[in-house]
Amino acid sequence: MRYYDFALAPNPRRVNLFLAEKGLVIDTVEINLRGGGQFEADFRARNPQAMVPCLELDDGSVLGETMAICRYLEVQHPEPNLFGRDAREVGFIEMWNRRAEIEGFLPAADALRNEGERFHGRALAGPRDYPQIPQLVARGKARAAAFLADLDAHLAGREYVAVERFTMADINAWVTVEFAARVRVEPHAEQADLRRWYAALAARPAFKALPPAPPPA
Ligand SMILES: N[C@@H](CCC(=O)N[C@@H](CS)C(=O)NCC(=O)O)C(=O)O
Repeated sequence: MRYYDFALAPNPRRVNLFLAEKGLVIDTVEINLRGGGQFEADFRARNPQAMVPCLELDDGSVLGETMAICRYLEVQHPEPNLFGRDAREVGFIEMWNRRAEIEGFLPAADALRNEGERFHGRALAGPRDYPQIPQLVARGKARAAAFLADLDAHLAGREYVAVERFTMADINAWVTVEFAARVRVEPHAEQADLRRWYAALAARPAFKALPPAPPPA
C-alpha cells in the first residue's frame, strides 16, 4: 500500500490527521502540486484524476477521495473508532462530514481558486482546465464565514462537533476552519466556542505534528 500526499494541501491534511490519530504510518510519496507533480506521466498513469490524496492498494488499484481513503483504512484499523460505533454516531458524523465539506470547505476552495494568477485557468482541481469565475470569490468567502458562524453556534456547550467524543467530523471541520483562513475568513473574536474547540484540537499531538498550513493567499 502506498499513499500519495502533499502535506500542505487541505485534502491530504484531512487524511494526514486521520492517520496520525490512528497511529498509522504508511509508505508515502509526496506529490509536489506546486511543481506540477500531479501531471507527471507516472502519477497520472496511476491516477488519471491527477489529484491527491490517493492510496495505491497492494493489488495496484488506486483509491481516490479523502473520505473513501479514510473509510477504507478505518475498516482495516478500527481503533480508535473515528466514523461511529452505532447508528446515531454514524449518522451525526456523516452529517457533519458533509456539512463541513459542502458548506465550508468547497466554498473556501471557490474563494481561493477563482482569484489571482496562481490558479488562472485552474479554477478546479483535476485533469481538466476551467476558467476562473471572479464572482465566486465573494460568494465563497460569505459561505465559508456562514459555516464558521453556524459551527460556533453549534459548539456552544459541546466539546466535539458530531458526538460526545473526537471523530472524523472534528478533523473535517477543523481542516475546513484552517483552510478558510487562507482566504482570510477566520473565527471572529466573539466566536468563543469555535475558538475554544479549534484550540483544543490544535493541542492534540496529531494536530501539533502537522506541518504549518500555507499563509493566506
Ligand atoms: N474530492 C477530492 C478532492 C481532492 C483535491 O482537490 N485535491 C487537491 C489538493 S487539496 C489537488 O490534488 N489539487 C491538484 C490541482 O490543483 O491540480 C478529495 O476529497 O480527495
